[in-house]
Amino acid sequence: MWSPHHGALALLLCVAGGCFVDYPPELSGPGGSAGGESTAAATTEAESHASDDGFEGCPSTDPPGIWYLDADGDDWGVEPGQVACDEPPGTSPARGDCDDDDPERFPGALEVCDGEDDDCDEIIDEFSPANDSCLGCSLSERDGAPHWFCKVDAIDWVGARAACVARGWTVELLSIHDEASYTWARKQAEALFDVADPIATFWIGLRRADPHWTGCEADVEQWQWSDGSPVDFAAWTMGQPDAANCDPMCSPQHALDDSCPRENCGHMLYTEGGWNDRACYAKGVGYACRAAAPP
Ligand SMILES: [Ca+2]
Ligand SMILES: [Ca+2]
Ligand SMILES: [Ca+2]
Ligand SMILES: [Ca+2]
Repeated sequence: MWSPHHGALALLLCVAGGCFVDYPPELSGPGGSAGGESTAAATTEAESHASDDGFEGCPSTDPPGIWYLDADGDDWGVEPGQVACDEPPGTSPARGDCDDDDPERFPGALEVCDGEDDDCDEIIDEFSPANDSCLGCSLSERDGAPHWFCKVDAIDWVGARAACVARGWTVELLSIHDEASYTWARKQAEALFDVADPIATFWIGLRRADPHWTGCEADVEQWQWSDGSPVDFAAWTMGQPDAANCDPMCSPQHALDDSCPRENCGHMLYTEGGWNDRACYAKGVGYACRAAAPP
């Protein structure tokens, strides 16, 4: 909790160009325990210095600002902030730089295919006007959500999911919840895969719900999406899911064991278009990911 005594923790520093108050990190940022309350308190503290001690270069009518260290000079700084009347050298009023050693990476920068998050949105190599393909993936955006449709030599469902998650904590295998999204996903696949190739299939986020993995029933109610959303729209190919090759003696732990061919994962068949249940260890030639749309 904030108390007036915390003000004693602030350091009054004087350097060329003026004085500023430097607050400990836990008191200066909105993410700290004291939150915005501490910022308000810091401002009050600085104002009192300004009026009592005659802050050099600080008009008494203007409150001091909060400035963030900007080491790479891209006009985006990093926590913690410091309170000063005038902008200290090497600082910025904006915070949120995800790499303060790289002037090419900052919020709003153009994302490019380089294995890094250039625009600081915690997603790596997503679609941008400068980035519509990357390492075998076609990149796109739908309703503000970045999508990846990727063509690979061979990948199982778990590998495909790992490839999605590696791009950011909001990224998952694609889930599809309405006809328009399904049609759109097929069009993206058409542009990437060879229409004539009968094995041109790609993994999506369909999987059987864990508690049901010991059963061999082909019940559509047992399916869910890897992002946790329910299967509230269905585009199963006729006769699917069929739980083919199921051995009731196989345990859930063996879902990825090729000695236990249980069709617990879902993919999209390009030539037929719809969904099919398939053994999770089977090799697909592609996969689709989606990141959550920004709030
Ligand atoms: Ca910076
Ligand atoms: Ca930077
Ligand atoms: Ca990014
Ligand atoms: Ca990048």
